[in-house]
This record gives sequence, C-alpha cells and structure tokens, in this order.
Amino acid sequence: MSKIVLATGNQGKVKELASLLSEHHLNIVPQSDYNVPEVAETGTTFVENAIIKARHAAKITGLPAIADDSGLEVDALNGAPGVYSARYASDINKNPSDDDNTNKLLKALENTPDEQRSARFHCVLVYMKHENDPTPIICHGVWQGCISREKQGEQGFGYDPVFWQADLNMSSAQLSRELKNKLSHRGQALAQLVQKLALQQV
Ligand code: ITT
Repeated sequence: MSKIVLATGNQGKVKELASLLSEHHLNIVPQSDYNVPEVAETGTTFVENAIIKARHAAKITGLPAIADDSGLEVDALNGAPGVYSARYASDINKNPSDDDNTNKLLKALENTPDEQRSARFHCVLVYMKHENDPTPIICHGVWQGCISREKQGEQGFGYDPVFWQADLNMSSAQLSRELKNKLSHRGQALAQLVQKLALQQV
C-alpha cells in the first residue's frame, strides 16, 4: 500500500482525517514526519489554498498528497472569517490561538440577534498524485449551524466551542469525534474523497 502524505500542520485536522482515512486502508503519513515547512496560503478561495498546500507537500516528499483548506462563513459578517479563519485574530496576536479567534468572533457578534447568527463550515479536500498533477481530485463539504453567545465543550478544535447545532442542543465541541466526523464539513468531504479514490483504485 503506497503512502499518501497528509498536508496539514493542524493537529485537530490530523486527528479527524487520519482515523477516517486509515479505516479505508489508505496509508497516511503526516507531513510532520517529513519536516514539511508551512507554505504561505496566498489564495483567496479554499480550493486555491488546498491546492497550494497539497502541491507543496507533494513536491517536498515526492509522495501523493491530501490537503484540507477549511473555514467558517458567518452570514452577519458577510462571510468572514472565511478563508482567513485560522488568522482571524492576527490583528490582536501575530499567531492567534483558537481562543483568540473565537473570542474575536463572539465580540464581533455581540449585538447580533439570535435569528441572525447563522453560519456554516466549509472544507475543501484536494488529492494530488504528484506536484504537477493537472487534474487534482477536489471535494467540498458544508456543515450548517449558528454561532452561540458563549463557548461550550472541550472536544474538537478551532471554532467548535461556539458552533451550535440547534437540533442536537450542543456545540460541535460537545460531539464525540465519531459523531462530528459523521456530520461535519470534513467528514462529508472525506466521504466524497474516499469514493473518488476508490474509483481511481488508489
Ligand atoms: P493547515 O493549513 O496546516 O491545514 P490551518 O489551521 O491553518 O492548518 P486552514 O488554513 O484550513 O488550516 O484554516 C482552517 C481554520 O478554520 C482552522 O484553523 C479553524 O480555526 C477553522 N476550522 C476548520 N475546520 C474546523 C472544525 O472542524 N472545527 C472548528 N474550526 C474549524
């Protein structure tokens, strides 16, 4: 079984993706095993940034690569933080933590009424056979929710403590990893990717 490098430095993503991919008998190795340095995410779309990250990891390792570019789209903020989700609070802290980003989001929505707090996560997963692959596989998952007024839960990462699932009466940081993977933007994109890889007999 040939190796595929997972082109992310985000440990939250590694945990969610690696467990699901290994269930499908794909031999996944994190890019940290190859000391792949971070690459600048210069795109303005999730698709561009995912391709940049996959191409970079494939180039450095010589292996096929899977990358994830994801983020939160908040309607009351005209789609922000979007592709800048990981860097949302970089005006407050050069390398913002998940808490910095989440606190900034709660503050920005302080005066937004409950019925206007809708939001969704997007996840674009890209698979590239090699750095010059002209036909990357591109998959997109979306997960609807709304932004709560305070943080709840300890699971997951990023904005999970404020991403509210009204039908479950829980934040996504209160879901088990299994349930989050079933419902989430990443879980949905991954299900598509696994099917497409199987068709290509990867
Ligand atoms: P890599 O580029 O190394 O993969 P990153 O964290 O910089 O790591 P992104 O540029 O794709 O990744 O930013 C995604 C951000 O969106 C992430 O840091 C979180 O803040 C948020 N995010 C994405 N998926 C999420 C999830 O499932 N739960 C909570 N927050 C999420």
